[in-house]
Amino acid sequence: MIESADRSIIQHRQLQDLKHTINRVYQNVPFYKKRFLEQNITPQNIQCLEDVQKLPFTTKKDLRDHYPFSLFAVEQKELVRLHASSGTSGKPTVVGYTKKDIEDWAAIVARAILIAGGKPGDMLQNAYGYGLFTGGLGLHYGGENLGVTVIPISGGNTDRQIQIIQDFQPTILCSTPSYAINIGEKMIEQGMNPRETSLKIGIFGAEPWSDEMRRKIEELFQIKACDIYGLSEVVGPGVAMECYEGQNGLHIAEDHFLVEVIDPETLKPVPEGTEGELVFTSLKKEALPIIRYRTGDIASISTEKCICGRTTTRMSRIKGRIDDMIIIRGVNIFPSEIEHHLIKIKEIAPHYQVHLLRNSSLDEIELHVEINEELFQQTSQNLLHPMITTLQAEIYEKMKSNCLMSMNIKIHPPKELPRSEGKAIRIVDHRKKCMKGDQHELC
Ligand code: DLL
Repeated sequence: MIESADRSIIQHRQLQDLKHTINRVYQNVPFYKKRFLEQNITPQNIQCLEDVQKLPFTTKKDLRDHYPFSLFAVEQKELVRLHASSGTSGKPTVVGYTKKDIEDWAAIVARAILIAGGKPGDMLQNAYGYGLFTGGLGLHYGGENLGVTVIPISGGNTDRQIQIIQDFQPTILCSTPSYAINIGEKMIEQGMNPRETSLKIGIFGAEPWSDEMRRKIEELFQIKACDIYGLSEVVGPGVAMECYEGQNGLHIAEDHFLVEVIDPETLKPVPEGTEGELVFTSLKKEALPIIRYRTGDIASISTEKCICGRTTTRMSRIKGRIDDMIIIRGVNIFPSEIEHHLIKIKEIAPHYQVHLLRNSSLDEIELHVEINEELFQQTSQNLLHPMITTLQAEIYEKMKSNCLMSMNIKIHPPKELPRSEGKAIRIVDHRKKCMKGDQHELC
């Protein structure tokens, strides 16, 4: 089994596949040939894995500039599927798969479900969105490949999700972590106990989440929650998966992807254990091989053997995307770091949004949080205001001492912040419009 093989064996195979991939893109994708030649590189220059560092990076902009199909290495008639990422600005990025790519991806995701503790015979409720987003079909084909019974419910329609959990009795729930919380809360609202369902495992990802959020979800449903990572440009979900046994870093599918971590400023590699931007090179993909793709995601890697016995490189949880890093008066922070400290406060529900505002020429942060429903119900009206003032002060201090930032804390009544059915929106940037949000805060 490659996942527990000696690292020299893993690397030997990676080198063979890397050479093959570089040859293919050189011959079949004019963009890569031109880029390589600009740097005086031909496939013969790739003799060891470190030689990958001689190659130029590929970015989202490159994919957009070659919209829709110009980076593909096969003819359209060989494609059996297309996916695309939603373009928040400009054109989306389009990705394609040959029949073999789809088979490989299904095998990668099947293995990911196994890594998370799933097994043939399980029933998997797949609440990732189906469509151009890779989450739905990625988990779907992976589940079928493993031999689990897949419920292709897709994202949204929370009442239906709950009904299906009750009636079909699935053992695995797949969704974004924020949507899992949403489902759990709705169950409580409807008088059910999410801890008493048939669910045993959660495979959650597609957005940054903290260990504290994991604990909340595990407690909410009484399940084991594992982190799944991936991005459409590299393949979709399954690029890395956290194991059931260790829950300490995500095992990278190294037989398919070569990982590097670079300093996003200098673009130089950083040492193992140091945070930086993840860069992936695909090793087996046919339709859209991708060379040194800069993901924009911040994490570190470790090659230490895991307690589960796997020897594959593990990546830490994603701290956030470089684009989502908040920089205020010289201090940098990711929403996941705010989440890490915030979620520990028991009076607060696991929902938050960071609003960025501009007052004169100064940037300000408003942290919008929601009070815990139970506490809200139990507290009499005349005690509510003093309690909220104390809570505000507590959160302010926590953020100031741990995140080194002064934030305006806005506390909302329960269920007021937007709930997600897919990727949660954690940052709302008003700085361009310089407009305050019109939500109703308690304070
Ligand atoms: O989100 C693929 C996916 C589907 C992954 C289902 C996991 C589960 P994209 O829509 O292309 O693909 O978005 C990729 O989402 O670059 C990260 O910024 C973020 N992301 C994905 N997984 C995680 C995770 C899918 N586990 C982008 N933790 C990536 C943090 C994640 N961020």
